[in-house]
Amino acid sequence: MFAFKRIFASVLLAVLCATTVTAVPYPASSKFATHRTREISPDFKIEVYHPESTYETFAEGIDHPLSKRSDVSIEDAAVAFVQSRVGIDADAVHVRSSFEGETAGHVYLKQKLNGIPFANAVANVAVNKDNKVVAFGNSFVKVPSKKAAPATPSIKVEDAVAAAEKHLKGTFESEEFPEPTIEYFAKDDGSAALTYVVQVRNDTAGTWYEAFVDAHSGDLVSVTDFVSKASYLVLPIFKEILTQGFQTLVDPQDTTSSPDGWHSDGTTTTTTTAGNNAIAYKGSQSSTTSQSSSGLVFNYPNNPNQQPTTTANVNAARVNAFYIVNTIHDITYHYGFTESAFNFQNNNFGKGGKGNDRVLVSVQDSSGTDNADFTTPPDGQSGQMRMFLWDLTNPERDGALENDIISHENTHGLTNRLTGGGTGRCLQTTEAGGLGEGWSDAFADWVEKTDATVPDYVLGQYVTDDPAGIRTHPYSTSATVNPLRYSSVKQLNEVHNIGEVWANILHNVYAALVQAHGFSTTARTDATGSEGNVVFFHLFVDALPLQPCNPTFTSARDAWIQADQNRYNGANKCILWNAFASRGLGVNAANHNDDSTVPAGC
Ligand SMILES: *[C@@H]1O[C@H](CO)[C@@H](O)[C@H](O)[C@H]1NC(C)=O
Ligand SMILES: [Ca+2]
Ligand SMILES: [Zn+2]
Repeated sequence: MFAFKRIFASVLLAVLCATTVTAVPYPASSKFATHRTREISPDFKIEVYHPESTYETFAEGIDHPLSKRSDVSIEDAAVAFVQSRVGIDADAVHVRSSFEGETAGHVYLKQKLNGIPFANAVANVAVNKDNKVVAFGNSFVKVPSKKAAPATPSIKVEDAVAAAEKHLKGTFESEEFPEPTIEYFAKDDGSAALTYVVQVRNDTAGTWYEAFVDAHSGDLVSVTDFVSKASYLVLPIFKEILTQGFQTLVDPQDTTSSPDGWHSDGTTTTTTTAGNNAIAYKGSQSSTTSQSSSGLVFNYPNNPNQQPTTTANVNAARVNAFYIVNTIHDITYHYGFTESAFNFQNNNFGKGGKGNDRVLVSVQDSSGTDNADFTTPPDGQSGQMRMFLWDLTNPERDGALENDIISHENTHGLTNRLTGGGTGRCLQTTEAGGLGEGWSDAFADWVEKTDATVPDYVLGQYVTDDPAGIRTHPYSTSATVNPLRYSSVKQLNEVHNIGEVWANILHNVYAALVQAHGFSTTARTDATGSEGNVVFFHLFVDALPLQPCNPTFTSARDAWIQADQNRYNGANKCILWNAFASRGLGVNAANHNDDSTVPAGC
C-alpha cells in the first residue's frame, strides 16, 4: 500500500508539472497576485507580469548557511540563504540594497542571468538581532537558457527611448532621469526578454512610467506606473453597513462605462467629489470634498462615535456616496443603462441620449430626516438624490454611509428613466410606484451578493440601529419568514409596502436563477457571463424598457418573460414562471388574486 501510494504521488506530481508547463503558465486564481492590466490609454492596454512570490516567516528565526561564522555581514548571510533555499549559483544572486532596522536587518536581492539583473525576479531576507533569518520573500524564476533572450541588445538605446516615448506618449527627460539600463524581464510564458529600461513622463497627462522595451524587437514588454491612482476610503458596494469595514479601493472606476474616469467629463477635470456621472456635496454644489492628497486620493476616515456633521464625517459621507453612485453608473452601464438609454451623465461622448444630467447627490440634506429620496426628471435634466440624517440614535447616523440606502435611491433613477423612454413619467400609479420601490430594494439586494448563497435580506438596519431594518419582513426564499405574495397587494396602499411584495418575488426569482446557473463573482463588472446573477440583472434591466408605461405586477412579470425570450430564447421561461407562480403571480393571476399555474410544459 505504502509503495503504491508513493508511485501514485509521483505520477500525480509529474502530471501537475506537465500541466503547468504546457497549459496555463500560472494558476488563474493567482492572477490578481501576479498580473495587472495597465490602461495606457482607452485603446492601449498592457498586461504587466510579476512572477508569483512566495513568502515565509520563521517566528524566532532559522539558521542561514553562514550562521556558524562570526562577523558575517547580513548581505553575505542573505545571499547564502537565498542560494541554498532556491538552489541557484551565488553569481545568480545579487544584493540590490540593504538596511539595518531597529529589530532586523533587511536585504533586497535581484536574480541575475548572464551577469544581467532581472527587473521582476527579486527576493528579500530579514535577519534578526540573533543572526537568524526571520522572513523570506522570493519571486526568483527558473528560465532555461534557451528561453532567455541573447544578452547583447540588437537595437540601439536611442531606438528604445523613441519606442518608449511613442508607446507611452511622453518624454525621456535626459537631463533629469537616470540613463537607460539593461535588465532581463521574466515573462509569464517562462521566457526572459532582454529590455532597455527607460523612464518616460508627460506632465500634461500626469503620467510617469518606467518602460521595459525589448532590446531585440523594440516592443513594449511591460511598464512600471509610478503614479498611484485614484483611491477612496469607502464601504465597498458589496458591503451594506459600517461594521463590515471601510476599505481603500484603488481605481475602482470602470473605464468601459466611464471612459474618462469619475473626475472628468473629457473637458473639465476635478480633484473633488464631482465628475461626469455624479457630484456629491452638502448644502450647495460648491461644497464638495477635495482629494486628501494629490493623485485623487480620498482618505477621510469616518468616526461613528462623533456626530455625522463633523467635518471628517461629512467628507467620509460625500466620498462614499460619490463612490457608490459612480459604481452603480458603471455597473448598470454594462447591463444597458447607457447614454442612448437615457442614463445620467454630463458628457455623453457622442453616444446618443441627452447629457448634462449627472446625478446630484446631496448628503446630509437639511430638508428631511430618517429618509432619502430620488427625483427623476426627463433625460437631459439631472437626477437629484437627497440623503438625510437619521435621528433615532445618538450620535445620529448618516444614510450616505449605508450602501443599501444609496443603492435603493439610485435605482429609482434607473427604473424611472428606462420605463417609458426617459420621460420620468411612467411609474406614477400606486402599483407602478410600488414596483419602483420593489426594484430599488431588489437592486440593493442583488448588488451586495458575493457568493451563490441567498440569505434573507434586510434593508436599513444601520440607520435605524435595528436588525429588522426598515421593511416589514426580510426578503426570503422562506414563505414562513416572508409570507408576502401577489394577493398581499390587495391589503396594501402605500408604495413601499407594495414594493416589498415585488422585491420579495424578485428575491425568489434571483434565488431560482442562481440555483439553476450558478454565481458570477464578476457580475458587477462583466455582464457577459451565463451565471444566474448575471442573467437576473440582464432580465431586470431588459424588462424595464419593454414594459408599458405605469406597469402592473402582471405586466412587469410579462416583460421579464419577454426579456428572457429576447435575450436567451426563452431558456429561463419555466424557471421564471415557477418563481413568479410560487408567490401567486402565475399565469392566471389577476386583480391581486393569486394563481399558481405555470404554462404547460413547465
Ligand atoms: C502628453 O499628453 C498630452 C495630453 O494627453 C498630449 O496631448 C501630448 O501629446 C502628450 N505628449 C507627448 C510628448 O506625447
Ligand atoms: Ca442622460
Ligand atoms: Zn424608494
